[in-house]
Amino acid sequence: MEFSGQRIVFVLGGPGSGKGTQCSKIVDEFGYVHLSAGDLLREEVARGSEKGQLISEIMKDGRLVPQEITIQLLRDAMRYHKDCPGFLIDGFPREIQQGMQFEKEVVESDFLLFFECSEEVMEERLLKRSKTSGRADDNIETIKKRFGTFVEKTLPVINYYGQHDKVKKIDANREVNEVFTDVLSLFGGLPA
Ligand code: UP5
Ligand code: MG
Repeated sequence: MEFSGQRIVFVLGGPGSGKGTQCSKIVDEFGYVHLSAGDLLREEVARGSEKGQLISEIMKDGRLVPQEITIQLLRDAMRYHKDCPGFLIDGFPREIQQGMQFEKEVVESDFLLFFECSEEVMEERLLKRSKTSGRADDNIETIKKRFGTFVEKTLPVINYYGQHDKVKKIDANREVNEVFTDVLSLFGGLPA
């Protein structure tokens, strides 16, 4: 297998739950490679291609980009990092079918890290970030749509992997370092 020996972690949680924040701290501590599906899509938008146009419209509406696009971006990015101990696949899979296809085509995941956070807390964080982020989806209208898509499409992913005993859940309502304390003990305790 192309990525054998490298740990594959799906990182999920609602919009603003802190996936990106915690992933960069894991990178600093454990040398994993962090691949945010959302960041990869935003890079594609920034390239200004025709595909980018389509992606941009979908993201502004808080919907999901066709999985062929996301899976290809992730696979291409992973190929640059043959030597890292593992990958944090942040914000993917957004629906069950995406996870099944990725695991069939690319590599099986080891577990899913779920940052559980209330909508109230997430909304507050995103509105604060909207003042500086420049992200086209950080406005209250799109934020509500992102929450809707998360509940409808992505929570079932977490339930699905939960049924296979692959979900590790962390309370993400707390401040960054408190959340990271739990992340540290989780990653520190993983088998070599
Ligand atoms: N912050 C973070 N942690 C905090 C804490 N503990 N206490 C206080 N503040 C905290 O954090 C968000 C903000 O909160 C930041 O300002 C941070 O400082 C602060 P961040 O770490 O960025 O949270 P994250 O969960 O990464 O939020 P993000 O907005 O990135 O989540 P989304 O899931 O909404 O965004 P993503 O980029 O993954 O996807 C965007 C869109 O792309 C989707 O809506 C969808 O349209 C599309 N998409 C797909 O179609 N398919 C995919 O596979 C992936 C994305
Ligand atoms: Mg993010």
